[in-house]
Amino acid sequence: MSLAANPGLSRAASQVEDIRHDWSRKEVEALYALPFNDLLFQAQSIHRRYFDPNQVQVSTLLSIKTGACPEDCAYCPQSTRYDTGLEVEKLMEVEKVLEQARAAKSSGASRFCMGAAWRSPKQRDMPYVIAMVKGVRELGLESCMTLGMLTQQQADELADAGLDYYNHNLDTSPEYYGDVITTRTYQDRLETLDHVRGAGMKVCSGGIVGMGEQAGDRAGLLQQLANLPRHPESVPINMLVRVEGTPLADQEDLDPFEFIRTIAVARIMMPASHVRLSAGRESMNEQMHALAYFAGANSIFYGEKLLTTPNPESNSDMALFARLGITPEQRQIEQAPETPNPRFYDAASPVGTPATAREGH
Ligand code: SAM
Ligand code: DTB
Ligand code: SF4
Repeated sequence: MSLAANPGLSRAASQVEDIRHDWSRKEVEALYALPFNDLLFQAQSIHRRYFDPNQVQVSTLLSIKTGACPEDCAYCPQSTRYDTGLEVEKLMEVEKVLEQARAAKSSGASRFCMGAAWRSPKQRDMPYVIAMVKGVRELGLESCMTLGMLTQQQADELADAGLDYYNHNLDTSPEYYGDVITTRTYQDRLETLDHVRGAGMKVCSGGIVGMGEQAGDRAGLLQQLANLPRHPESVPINMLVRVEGTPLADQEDLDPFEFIRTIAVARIMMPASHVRLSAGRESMNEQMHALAYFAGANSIFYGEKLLTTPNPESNSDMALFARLGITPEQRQIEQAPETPNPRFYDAASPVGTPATAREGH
């Protein structure tokens, strides 16, 4: 319910109502079925209650171990099962990773994400990834890793080293999942997310659209994410990057408005989470980016490469930010998960006016 519709409702009460973990598939599908303008208005209104609508968080991504992955994810250029011509690289040296982290910091990133093409980390790899986490934190950057499945013990070790976020995606709905990946189950993924939470780290989890799934599968993915015991703090929405040699190389284009709807529905269902406009930006024009930010996306991967595929040039992202009056989010305020951002905005107020200022705090 919006504050405008019920001015007597306190902000705190309305925010508690917004954060739900009991979404039915029908409810999610009903959001998707709204007229486009109604959906975007609802998403933008809720966005302003939790975030500065003119700030976007910027993360940099580095592949610390590339290719030769034993898993069979049908979208992935790094699976050893598909001939994608990718050059395999073993785990990078810690100092080389930190060099890249320094460069990311000086180019304005607030978070440094490291990805490895593993099913799960081997025990012998742990000392190296732990040294990377410690080094990145010493630079004053937030750290994020995506290394595949984790045991509780591995999650605890990473948390003890100071890892802020762990990325592990559900990828799609439980129903479509088996058409895309056969080497690990949906339940395996949920267990890893549980271990990450159990270790006290922040969760980054989202999925991919444009893999030939039905509309109901996109709703199913968001339903799974929002019905987790706690919402992921970060929700990457990836548009499939079609890579020659993978089984999904010839997948048809997804209607761009379906992609924008997915961002908007994610924003409404997980109001206090950062929704990341993730893979696939290279094929999106400026208008599409602007629409995604309007629908509630407030995080991007920044830099010319994702893990193995191209991403827009940093300059073009910054030029678009300037044209849209967007600034990069400078620092993450330490706050309990699902606590609304104290700099709090709503649709009824002038753009860019913090509620705290309006209320005289
Ligand atoms: N190997 C680890 C794992 O799968 O958990 C971590 C790295 S993996 C590349 C991280 C995520 O990137 C995947 O879960 C998937 O959502 C996304 N991804 C990989 N290839 C992609 C592609 N071609 N298009 C869009 N997203 C992709
Ligand atoms: C996520 O959801 N998207 C990022 C990140 N998590 C690690 C990865 C996208 C990878 C796109 C394909 C590639 O560059 O290899
Ligand atoms: Fe391996 Fe991750 Fe790619 Fe799947 S998505 S093949 S687990 S690197």
